[in-house]
Amino acid sequence: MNIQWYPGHMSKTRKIILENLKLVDLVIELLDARIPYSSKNPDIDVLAANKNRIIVMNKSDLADSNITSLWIQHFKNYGYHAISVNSMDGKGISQVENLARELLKEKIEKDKKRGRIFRPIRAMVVGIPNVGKSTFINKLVGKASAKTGDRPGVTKGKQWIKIKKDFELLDTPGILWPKFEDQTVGLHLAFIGSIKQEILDSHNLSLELLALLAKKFPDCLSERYKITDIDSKSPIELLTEIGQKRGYLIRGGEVDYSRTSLMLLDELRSGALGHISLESPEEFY
Ligand SMILES: Nc1nc2c(ncn2[C@@H]2O[C@H](COP(=O)(O)OP(=O)(O)OP(=O)(O)O)[C@@H](O)[C@H]2O)c(=O)[nH]1
Ligand SMILES: [Mg+2]
Repeated sequence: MNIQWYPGHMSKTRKIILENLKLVDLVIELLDARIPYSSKNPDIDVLAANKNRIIVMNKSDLADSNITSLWIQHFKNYGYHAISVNSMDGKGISQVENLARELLKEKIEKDKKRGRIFRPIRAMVVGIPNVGKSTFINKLVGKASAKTGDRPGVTKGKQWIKIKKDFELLDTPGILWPKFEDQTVGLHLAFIGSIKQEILDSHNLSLELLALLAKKFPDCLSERYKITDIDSKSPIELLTEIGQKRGYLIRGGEVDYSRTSLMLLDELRSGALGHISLESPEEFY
């Protein structure tokens, strides 16, 4: 499958990010803890090269915590600050705020000494579509200030949100980059729901997912769908069996493949299949 998604609103957002970078002290880059490699936008490394940055591994509740720890160590080895977060229950959120204040301490002190008028800390939150930027911000503020949703492309424009008297965050729409050189990246982004569903062929996508799960996470499949002999079955055989087990049938008793495919993708995305980290650092670096 060749997946690419870089609509006009993303290049517009890229410009907005570039323009607003000069206004912020810090960039908070959200990655999806299940796919830290594929969810890391190479454009951000270029745009935010000279800024303080915190990497937030969001949706850590859906990932394998041992693998998330390896990623955090990996980013630390490269000199980044990385924190694992669950924006649903708030785990790790206060650590991000504390670290931001710590990183900017010198600057805040300097401003005070120079007798500058009070200016709040400003941070920009960036990341791929659907990674949880708006949810993360809402958790920091303690109320629903930014619109969220379980599909990519919910936030349409930039929005400043005051989280404390002395701390403001800029929410931005999710962006990808013009070309995925490696098709695994496109696939992984599609699996977790960061590519618009309408441009995807969910049947083929679910077959790709089954091939991957059968190879790397057969236990998740056998536990969830009670399938045996997974390694001897092809992706389409697995999909058929899952559809039959669920009773997702159309007239004539044939499997409803489109419903089964969407259910499988949904179950991966919601965590029903288990804590699945699709990427480990040693595979990529
Ligand atoms: N399980 C889990 N779900 C999360 C977490 N953070 C966000 N979500 C869910 O992920 C979906 C996307 O969240 P948003 O905050 O709208 O994502 P966004 O990055 O702002 O998306 P765009 O504005 O479309 O780029 C929503 O269904 C959230 O409930 C998390 O830490 N864990
Ligand atoms: Mg948003």
